[in-house]
Amino acid sequence: MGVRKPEDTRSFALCAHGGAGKTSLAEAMLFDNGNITRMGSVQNGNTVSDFQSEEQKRNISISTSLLTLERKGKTFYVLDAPGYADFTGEMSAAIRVADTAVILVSSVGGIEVQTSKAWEYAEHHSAPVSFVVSKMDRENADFEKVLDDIKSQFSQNALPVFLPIGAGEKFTGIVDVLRGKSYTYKPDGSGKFTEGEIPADLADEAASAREALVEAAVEMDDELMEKYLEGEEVSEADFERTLKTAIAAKRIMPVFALSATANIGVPQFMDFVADYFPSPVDIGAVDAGDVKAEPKTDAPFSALCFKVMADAFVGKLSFIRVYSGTLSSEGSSIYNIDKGEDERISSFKLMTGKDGKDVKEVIAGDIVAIPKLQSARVGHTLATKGGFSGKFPAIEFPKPVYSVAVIAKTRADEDKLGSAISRILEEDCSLTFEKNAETRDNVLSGMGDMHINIVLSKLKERYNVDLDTKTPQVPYRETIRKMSEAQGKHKKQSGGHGQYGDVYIRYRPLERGEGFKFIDSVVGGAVPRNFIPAVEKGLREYMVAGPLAGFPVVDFSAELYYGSYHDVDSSEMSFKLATRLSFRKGIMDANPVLLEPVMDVEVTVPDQFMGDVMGDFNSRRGRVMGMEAHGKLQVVKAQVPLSEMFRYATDLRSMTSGEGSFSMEYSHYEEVPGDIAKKVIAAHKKEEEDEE
Ligand SMILES: Nc1nc2c(ncn2[C@@H]2O[C@H](COP(=O)(O)OP(=O)(O)OP(=O)(O)O)[C@@H](O)[C@H]2O)c(=O)[nH]1
Ligand SMILES: [Mg+2]
Repeated sequence: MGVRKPEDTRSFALCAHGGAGKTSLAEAMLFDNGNITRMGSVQNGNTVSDFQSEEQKRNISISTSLLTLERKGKTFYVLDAPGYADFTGEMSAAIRVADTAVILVSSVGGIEVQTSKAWEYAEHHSAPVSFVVSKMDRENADFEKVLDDIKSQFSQNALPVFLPIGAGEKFTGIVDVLRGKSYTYKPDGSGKFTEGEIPADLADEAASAREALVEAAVEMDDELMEKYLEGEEVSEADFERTLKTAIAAKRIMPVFALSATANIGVPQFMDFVADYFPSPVDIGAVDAGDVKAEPKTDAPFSALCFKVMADAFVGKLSFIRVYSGTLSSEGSSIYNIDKGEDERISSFKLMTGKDGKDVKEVIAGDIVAIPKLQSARVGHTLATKGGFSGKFPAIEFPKPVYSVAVIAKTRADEDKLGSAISRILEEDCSLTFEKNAETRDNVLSGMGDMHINIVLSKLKERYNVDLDTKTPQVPYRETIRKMSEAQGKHKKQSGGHGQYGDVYIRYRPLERGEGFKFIDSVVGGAVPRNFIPAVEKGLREYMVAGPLAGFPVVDFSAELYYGSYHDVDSSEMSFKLATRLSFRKGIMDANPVLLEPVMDVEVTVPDQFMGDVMGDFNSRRGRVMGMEAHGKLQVVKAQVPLSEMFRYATDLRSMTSGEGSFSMEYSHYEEVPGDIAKKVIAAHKKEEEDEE
């Protein structure tokens, strides 16, 4: 590769709503650049990007793929992110580590929910943006409309650099506004084109598009701007230089028109990337706590791990974005700042789909994979020992919103489950797996049923672990609503040593969230000191399964205020048994109720679905807490019992044709309404009986 410089690197994330054509564009780039000799298709499951069997089965991307290619002396790192809503964490991480976000918008579908998400993430990460209006060969393709929508919904800085020649079946090529040329393609998908003059009917449009670019670009240089305003001609060199700065500064967001599968406009897109997309040097230093990572080869080495892949064929790969310095793989080790561990490394791999090509050295700006690194997890900062001391901010992933309880089909499945899941968890940061201490369910939580189904089939295919699923048990609790007093007396005199314990306990409700308090107010030794701890211990044991329906009892105090004992027959055990009698009676006398977890839910939907979403909350016993408009979207905040939310991810999607999204978080426990409580209690009584 010769001596490489960070200036020669172009990294960009392809991001969009599901199915906008990211993977197809990536494939066309590889083909047109000569990296592959046949162009695969998503339908046939033979693209370079979608190499996982789960992707090929479903014809969608489910995790970000990295493709590396050389173009015009520049190294491209293309991150092909999935667009389906369940995987937005992958999209966010890809935008975080790439220098530019390339947002695809289908010329037919226009701006969709995940398009807006991509835009939000790019804003959040301050990433320069460009837009690709894709699928120009499709019937009803409308470049102008999509461009207008991009301008009005995202930014007026979106300016076309390509104009389509024709649309739909008649889409034959593009006008490159910058070069003032047209590129007409053979209709056979070969990507072969001829350069020519701008067609007469597009000349005016092309001229004004160019003027708009010049006008925005010169703003980056005061002196040039002055000259321009005085009517002086801007030189080609000045224009190109300021254009580059304007793109890095988001003053210009170039808009392209192309078709990936018809293979029209892709080579010119790549040339534009090589010439004008920002390099790591244009992006500048990156914050890592108090330290800055400078995009220079002689700075201390620093990198961020943004993806871990545990593929059966390739083994384990940790994907890193290098932010500063140089590191050679020869006799070298890498220091994991988050873990404080130093690990030897054997090679770096330039990745293209599942294939890696060894490189000996990486420099600032590179995006590569390291094989067999044990300690690195997504979000970890990697450096060399005694070198770079900063720590990059964590990579944010959305919180899981969809849960199922999993049950191993056989003993063998159960034995393998733990290690298989932990490997999948390393790869997938939007997934959690927890044993609920109260309900004893093994709960697998992710972003939706698609996500969970993919995890289940990965478990089966890769690790041969078969699981059944069911709706998770709600971790109900019990509490009391009034004060009660209950004596518990345990007395047995059946020959030999007798048993005697006698306690009087007062039960009082506490505030929600206060838990349990034990109060000892025994006077005059009615219960001897040495037996009092046994009473408290007994209470703590029995409260795990309450008398109402077997759920933990919370938010109450128990005051031991009186009792009696027997010199010979009293023991810790007899006092514990006496306590149990008092507890069961006392709680049942104190007007016990069932509590259920209530979630804070935040739903984002387009205006027209508001009515449906609110009505649906009613039927889920939800309480709407507020509403806010965000452009054409409405954000509804509500509190809804967890028991009503298990299928919400799928229900919301079908209610809003995929345009709604939501997040939720545990808020607090609340009383279950009487009629529903009755059903829950009856169901649990039945379950207990069945178990006996
Ligand atoms: N007509 C036409 N179809 C296209 C074009 N690009 C993609 N498609 C089709 O659109 C569908 C989705 O394309 P993908 O490339 O998988 O889209 P994606 O954005 O990668 O999708 P996800 O990764 O699942 O979000 C496939 O059936 C493609 O064949 C295009 O330029 N023209
Ligand atoms: Mg894809």
